[in-house]
Parts: sequence; structure tokens; C-alpha cells
Amino acid sequence: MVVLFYSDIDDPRPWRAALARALPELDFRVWPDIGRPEEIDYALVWKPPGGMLASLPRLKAILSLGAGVDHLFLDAQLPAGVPITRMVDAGLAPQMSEYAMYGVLHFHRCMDRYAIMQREGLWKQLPAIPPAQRTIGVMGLGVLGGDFACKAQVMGFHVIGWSRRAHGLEGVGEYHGADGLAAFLAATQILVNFLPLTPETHGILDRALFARLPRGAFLVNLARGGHLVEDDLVAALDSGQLGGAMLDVFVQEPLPEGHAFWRHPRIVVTPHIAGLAIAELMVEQVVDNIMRLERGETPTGLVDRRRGY
Ligand code: NDP
Ligand code: OXD
Repeated sequence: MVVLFYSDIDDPRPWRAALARALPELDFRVWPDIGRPEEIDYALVWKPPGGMLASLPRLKAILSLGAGVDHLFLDAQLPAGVPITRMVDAGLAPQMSEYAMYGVLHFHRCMDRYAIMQREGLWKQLPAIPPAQRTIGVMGLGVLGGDFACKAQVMGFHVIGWSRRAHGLEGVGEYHGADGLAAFLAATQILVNFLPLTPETHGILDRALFARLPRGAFLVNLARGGHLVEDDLVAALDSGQLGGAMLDVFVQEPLPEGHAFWRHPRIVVTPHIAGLAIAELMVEQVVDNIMRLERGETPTGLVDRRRGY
């Protein structure tokens, strides 16, 4: 069995070591040293160059190195009919929930304002808001958003969520579809985005959406940069419609030098680190999926190409 590895950010060495431990008979090849393309059975990839996957004539499956698969659909030559899998938690959920909670607490506990006050040498206590009086709105109640919604609820926050179908998460008020969006937004004080990037969700965080939030609401975006209309965010922050934003993902990554977000006083920027791929935690799911596919069974995290996630 031959697995081809490609990533523009992940180090192949821990993957080689972890896969060799789990499946010693596996032949692990790292792009561009792929040998004969017709020998490749599986492609384990993050942001593969356009046409790379189409050049592998006997590919049995495409295994995304992340939870998101939007990076694959950018490829105009993405082979049709080849199953695509994504990471289902595989060590991402705890990291993503930590990041989201950090963002929520940053705004809930006024750390954005205390940072400014420290620079000014100002000692002043701002009023405290009990968590039960703070409504966190979670967009996307899947594997990662659902994990965070439950943890935030346990922390005592009032948590509501928006998705397509009902999830029945205990203590989480659920809203669904286009019909539920306006009511969800009207109640949300800190909006946390966990949606996949699809044609339906592209640009969803725009001027119209911000206008439906209560004035002074906050945004934490750890899903994808393509969800956000960047100029609309700056306008909403500058007008006071939004109070602040913590952003982990961007339309262009790395965030270009000189981009307005770098120095905006109400934006916190992190370099796409909310959920990092840890080979040791992901390898079990990759191996299990390869074995399932070899047996003709349905793999975990099989992507619905029609929905785009
Ligand atoms: P899931 O597929 O498990 O969950 C997606 C959720 O979004 C589901 O609840 C789904 O609804 C909802 N959803 C999708 N489309 C719509 C829509 N049009 N309207 C309303 N709800 C919608 O994905 P994960 O939780 O595993 O991952 C979420 C995303 O997090 C990834 O796609 C990726 O972009 C991002 N991510 C970012 C990382 C980082 O480091 N910054 C790391 C890991 C992931 P339903 O339940 O009804 O299907
Ligand atoms: C992912 C990511 O989708 O790291 O897993 O963004």
C-alpha cells in the first residue's frame, strides 16, 4: 500500500514515524518524490497543488490532513468519484475549544480594554457581567462547534447555536437554517464561527450579518477566512457596531505584510493555530480509514461532495 503525503505546512517526519509504527508495511512517499504515479493508493494532503491529485490514476481515496476540505475543492481538476475523508476531531476538538474559550474570555473579561489601560498606566475596574448573562452564539454545531458549545455551557455561559439540522445538545438553544439566523444573531453577544467553508457559507460574515447582531457584539473566527468579508469587518469595528474581533484564519494566509488587520486596535490576529494537526493524535484515524476502505467499508469523516463538507 502506498500513501503519498503533501502539505505546505506540516512536517512529514512525524507522519512517517507514526505511520511506520502503526502500519509497518505501508510505503510512505513525500511529494515530489512519488515514484510511479500509478502506484499511489492514498493521498494524505493539505492544500495540494491544482492537478496533483488528477495525476494519480489509481487513487483510492483523498484523506484531508484537516477537518476542513475547502482546500481540496479549490482544485479544478479534483478527480470525480474518488472518496474524500476529513479529520473528525482527531485531537482538534480540545484545541479548538480552548481557542474559542480564550477568545470568549478575552472579550467577556474585558482583556482587550485592560490591555489598552495597561499601556496608558490606568488602574480602573470595569463592571463584571455574570456568564449566565452573556450569550455566546456558535455558528456550526458539528464535531468542533458542538464540543465548544457544550463546554461553554458547562462554564455557565448562555449558549445558543446555529446549524442546518437539530443536534439536541443539552443546555444549548438551537436555531436552524436561513429562517433561524436572524433570531440567533439578535440574541448573540459573542459570535464564534465554526462553519465549514462551502458555497453557501462563503462571505457569510458580512455587513448585513453584523448589522443583525446587538451593537458592540464581538466576533471570534476560527473557521475559515473566506467566511469573512474583511472590509465589512473593519467598517463594523470602526462604526462601533462590533466591539472587537479575534481572528485565526484569513482570506490570504499568511496574512500579507501591511494588511489592515495587523495593526487594527480592535483585532487580535493569530496565525491559523486554533487547531494544529498533531500526527500522533491523527494517525489512528488515518490508519483506521485506510483499513476500512481496503475492506470496502465506509470511512469515518466521508465528505458529501454535494454539500461541500
Ligand atoms: P462539521 O462538519 O462536523 O460541522 C459543521 C457544522 O456546520 C455542522 O453543524 C453543520 O450543520 C454546519 N453547517 C454547514 N453548513 C451550514 C449552513 N449552510 N448553514 C448552517 N449550518 C451549516 O465540521 P467540524 O466541526 O469538524 O469543523 C468545522 C470547521 O472548522 C472546518 O470545516 C474548518 O474550516 C474549521 N477548522 C479550523 C481550524 C483552525 O485551526 N482554525 C482547525 C480545524 C477546523 P449540520 O450539523 O446541520 O450538518
Ligand atoms: C483544519 C484546519 O481544517 O487546520 O483542520 O484548518
